Amino acid sequence: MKIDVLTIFPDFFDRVFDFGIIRRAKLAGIVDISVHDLRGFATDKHRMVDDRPFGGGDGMVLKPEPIFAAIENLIGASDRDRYPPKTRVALLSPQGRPLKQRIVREFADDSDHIVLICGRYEGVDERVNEALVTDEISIGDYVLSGGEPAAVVLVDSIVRLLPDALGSETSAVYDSFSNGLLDCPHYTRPAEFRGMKVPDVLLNGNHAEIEKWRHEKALEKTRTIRGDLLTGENGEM
Ligand code: 9D3
Repeated sequence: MKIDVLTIFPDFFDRVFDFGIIRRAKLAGIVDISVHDLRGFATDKHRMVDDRPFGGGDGMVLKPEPIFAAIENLIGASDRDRYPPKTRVALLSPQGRPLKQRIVREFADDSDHIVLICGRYEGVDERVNEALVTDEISIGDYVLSGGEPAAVVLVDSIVRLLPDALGSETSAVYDSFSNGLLDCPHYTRPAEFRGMKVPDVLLNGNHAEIEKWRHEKALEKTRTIRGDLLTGENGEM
């Protein structure tokens, strides 16, 4: 899979993809990630990437020209109906669909090439949305200063799902347990720490009983912290 990130702050990504699963996936040739400075696609002599909003108002808007030039250069088309198959252009913006594991899975399972556009300022010229963007995505209901942290979140969540990105032991087991519940509590040695004891059930070696306890704790945790995941009113992971 090829992932291109378009940003006005390329240095932001200097080392963020160089650790853990993403680093391993890059070294194994499972994913190829490039970060591009949007300014490098600006055509005017001042390398302008933003301008004042038509109709007035505060803040600046990302201009269409550099983004169209970048997409043309990276994909070979500047019309989403003419992209090669399995090509996605995602705009990270507060107006996007809230990211869910189902969306991450769609990206991981069904993309050869993903271009991420990091929004900034008050927004991005709407013609980018109309002609280029296949998916507009938000990572949640809080205000970021730009799309860059959201792009990192999206890349991380996608890459760990790519075939062979996780270590052989973890992969299958791990994701078969994404059962829509929060995880149960975990403990390791020592069995007593500063007077705090590990629950007896985890120490007695009865694996049926341990599994039952874990499921009960997961349900209880989910009910208190994320009741929406149980009723399906908003939830899903
Ligand atoms: C004044 C209206 N604001 C929209 C809610 C303006 C605004 C806030 C934050 C415009 C851009 C931004 C920068 N945020 C992102 O680009 C962003 C984001 C976010 O703020 N929250 C959750 N997900 C995302 S993805 C990109």
